[in-house]
Amino acid sequence: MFRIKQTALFVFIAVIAVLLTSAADVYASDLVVEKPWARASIGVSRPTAVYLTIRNGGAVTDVLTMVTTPAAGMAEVHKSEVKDGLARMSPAGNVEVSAGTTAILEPGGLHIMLMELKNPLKKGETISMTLHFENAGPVDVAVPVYGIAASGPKFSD
Ligand SMILES: [Cu+2]
Repeated sequence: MFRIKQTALFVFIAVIAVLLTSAADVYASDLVVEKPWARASIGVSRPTAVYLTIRNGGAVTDVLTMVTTPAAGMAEVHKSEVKDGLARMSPAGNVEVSAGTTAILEPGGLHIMLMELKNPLKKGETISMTLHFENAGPVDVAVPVYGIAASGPKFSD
């Protein structure tokens, strides 16, 4: 009898411990950064872009607040849109990724603009980049560089 009660108590404590851990943190493991790629650059005088998707499998909204990379003096999330028949882009500010949703950065839409390139980005290289999230903190991503005419990982040239 005593043994059964002890087991029940142990299970109860274990359940409480699991509830406490899942309520506390581990946001980083809830975010998955997928399919990152950069477009090769034309020298260093013109900017280029990085594309990727951010999947939030957690229960809490997270926000991409900043992007840093040793490859560029400045990295900023931009939004492309066509206005009056002209393609233009502007800083998109923070990117909110609600629980259970995926933010897609792709050609023609959101992208991470790399400005003030330190070196030309060449096809076949990999650059490192850090995405800074409000909850998950800094997330390091290795970004492969595809050709100048690439449209994504599936169609890399
Ligand atoms: Cu841009």
